[in-house]
Amino acid sequence: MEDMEPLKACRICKNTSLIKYLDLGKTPLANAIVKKDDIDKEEKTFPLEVMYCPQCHLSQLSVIVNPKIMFSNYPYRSSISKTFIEHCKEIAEIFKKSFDFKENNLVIDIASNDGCMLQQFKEMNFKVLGIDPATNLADIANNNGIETINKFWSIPIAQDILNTKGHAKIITATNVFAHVNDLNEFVEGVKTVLDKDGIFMIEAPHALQMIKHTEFDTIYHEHLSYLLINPLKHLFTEHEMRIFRVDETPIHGGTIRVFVCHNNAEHTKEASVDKIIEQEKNETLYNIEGYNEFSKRVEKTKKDLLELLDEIKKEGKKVAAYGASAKGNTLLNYFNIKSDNIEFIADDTPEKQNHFAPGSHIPILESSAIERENPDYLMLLAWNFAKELIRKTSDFEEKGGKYIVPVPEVKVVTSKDYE
Ligand code: JHZ
Repeated sequence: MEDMEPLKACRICKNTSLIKYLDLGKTPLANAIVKKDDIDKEEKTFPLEVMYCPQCHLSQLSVIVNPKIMFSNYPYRSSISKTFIEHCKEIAEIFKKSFDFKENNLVIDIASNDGCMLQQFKEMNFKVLGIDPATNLADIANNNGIETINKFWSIPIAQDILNTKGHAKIITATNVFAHVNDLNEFVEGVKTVLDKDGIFMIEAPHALQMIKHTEFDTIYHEHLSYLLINPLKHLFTEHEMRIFRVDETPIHGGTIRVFVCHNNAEHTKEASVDKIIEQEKNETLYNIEGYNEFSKRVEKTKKDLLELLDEIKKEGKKVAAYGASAKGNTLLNYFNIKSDNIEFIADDTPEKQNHFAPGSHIPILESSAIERENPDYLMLLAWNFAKELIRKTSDFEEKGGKYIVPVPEVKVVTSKDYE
């Protein structure tokens, strides 16, 4: 693939009549952190437009950026957030307690990042294996004793694992399914190596929450699809697999945890599957109207935030941000916010520190900069971890600092709002 190719038809149902409902302009890739030496070089930008499929209701980007460009070296580290580590522990506990899995059963985590999820399974004595295309992350995981194959998930990889380690009882894929162009290959790979009564579990941001709470910043080039249960049901049916349970969890602004098995596996279908499909229907997500309303709300967020930043600037006050998240870069670039409005972004990820945010070129600094630079406001670009970030910056608040959250609507908040 060249750097980018256009989407020709719906990724799931192959419908070619897709309807565009949001255009966030041409932006650089959300995790393409800029090094100091490259600051004067022109950044590559790609169109960021979302299309709706009226047939299966999948939202998807109009272009596919070459995954090798986005994922071969990846600055996002899952285990930076304590909230996410706790979340992974909860998942491992579900598998241990709700299903009849034994110690030593093989667990595969696809897009295993720095091994954050598998660490939890390992502590419960499961056999674990990670797969991740990012060399920097696979190295971290391997060095920490989590065996990780440094490749993209594919049918040949699944076949290799089957030959060398046998079937997997559990396959997890958190925050990767929305990133995959060829979902048929991905699912066939899973089917190849999943035990006959094994469970494949996906977690991905739920498009229902994204639309309902105006989480437009979930949209960036890595996220090719914005998932609902209805299109997923369609996809798995094609592969003789079925969804038997769906949980909703608040992580990342509202995520669906989807449990999938082979058609003839013993897992009984739970009421949650049809309940969530019903909710999706009731939120008018099976009709373009709901999406057009969402796009209008995005414009309101833009207007409100730019007005607020303007007012703060007129008062001579300083704003910094916390969380150089991918979503934050969508917001900064679409709203055209630069360092004259936000002086720096604090982030605890070593891979991001002392570099610059893509597009906006706002400096990314370690979080001790908050105390040193003493801003009046901190905009939480990782608003999905607001509670954790506010807890970490209690000194800033004690000195009179205030927080801005941009989603679901622009608001100035304090720790009291998150008690
Ligand atoms: P965060 C990620 O997107 C990556 P991002 C990925 N593309 C995906 O699919 C979604 O999640 C769902 C920093 N931070 O998690 C770390 C601190 O510094 O909202 C991150 O840079 N200290 C796979 O990037 C950023 O904030 C902290 O204490 O939009 C958070 O990024 C915490 C809690 C976070 O996701």
